[in-house]
Amino acid sequence: MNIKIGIVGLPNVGKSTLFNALTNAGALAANYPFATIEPNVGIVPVPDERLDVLAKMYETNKVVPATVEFVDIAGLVQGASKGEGLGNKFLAHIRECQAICHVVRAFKNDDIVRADNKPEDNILKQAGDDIDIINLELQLADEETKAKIEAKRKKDPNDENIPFLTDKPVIYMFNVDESGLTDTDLQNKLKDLVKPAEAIFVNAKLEEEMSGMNRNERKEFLESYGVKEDALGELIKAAYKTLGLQSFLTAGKKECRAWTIKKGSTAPKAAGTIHTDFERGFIAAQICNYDDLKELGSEQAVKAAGKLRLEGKTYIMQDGDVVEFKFNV
Ligand SMILES: Nc1nc2c(ncn2[C@@H]2O[C@H](COP(=O)(O)OP(=O)(O)O)[C@@H](O)[C@H]2O)c(=O)[nH]1
Ligand SMILES: [Mg+2]
Repeated sequence: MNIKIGIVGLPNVGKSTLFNALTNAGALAANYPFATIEPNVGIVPVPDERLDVLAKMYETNKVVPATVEFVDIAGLVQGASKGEGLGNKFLAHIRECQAICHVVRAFKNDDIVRADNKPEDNILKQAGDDIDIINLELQLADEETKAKIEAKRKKDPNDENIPFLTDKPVIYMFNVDESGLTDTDLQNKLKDLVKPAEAIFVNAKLEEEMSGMNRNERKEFLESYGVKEDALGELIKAAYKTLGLQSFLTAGKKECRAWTIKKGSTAPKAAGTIHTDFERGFIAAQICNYDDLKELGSEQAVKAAGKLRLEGKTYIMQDGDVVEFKFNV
């Protein structure tokens, strides 16, 4: 399952700074060849400490994390739907994404001009206004799409649906000052602006400063600002929650790997994310819980404890299931 998240927001809010920080953090998160496909597109591994534990247990060097694709989408400005800036070029990019990460400026720095050229005088109000501008552009773009669909339907009633931008789930990423990282009062007010959508708080500048650091250094650095998790971790957590996703794991001497599926997926559906043959020829899933495996130390020990299960076609997958599929092709 390939998850794609589009990063949007007004100019000078920190989109590109965050995009670089996210891809950088991803490069560190696992020994996985992360890729920048195009300057504005990056595939980032989903940090998952469970894979390291499994790799040790199964004595393999090959760890394959789940991945998320980020796209830094420029060009969404006031009036974009009427052709301002790059015009409607951003539309196609957003359509391909499952979720939108809407970056909102909530830091104060008069050297970096706001898109409206106004001084930074009221972070809360200006953040709200900025959000409205972007959301209005998305709505206007959808209005145009609607008109196009109606015109096409007149010719062919079965014409394919075009996804509406305003139907995409949005995660709001507030780019705050250092002080904003721990200012719960400000954070609650910003959350209120966008609820029930997920809101996360990051400082793009700090994230950027961590680009040369290893995992431990990053952790310490963030902790010194009262932050528990980096922007990548926060965004991926919010995206999994918003999109209703979870992961399951496969482990063996060949490789240890994480796979992303929709919550509520059955075992055959999960098998199908590995290979369509696995779904078609599904017989059973041998499953143990990651926490049991970690605690007991090996698959044999889990089996001896009676905690290795054989599940059938109707089994609903749980987060952290370590699975071996039995199939017949
Ligand atoms: N003070 C401060 N400056 C930032 C922050 N994030 C980005 N910037 C600066 O704002 C400018 C615009 O950032 P950029 O990422 O290019 O914005 P974009 O237009 O949204 O892609 C750059 O000079 C960044 O260094 C931040 O959190 N704090
Ligand atoms: Mg940019």
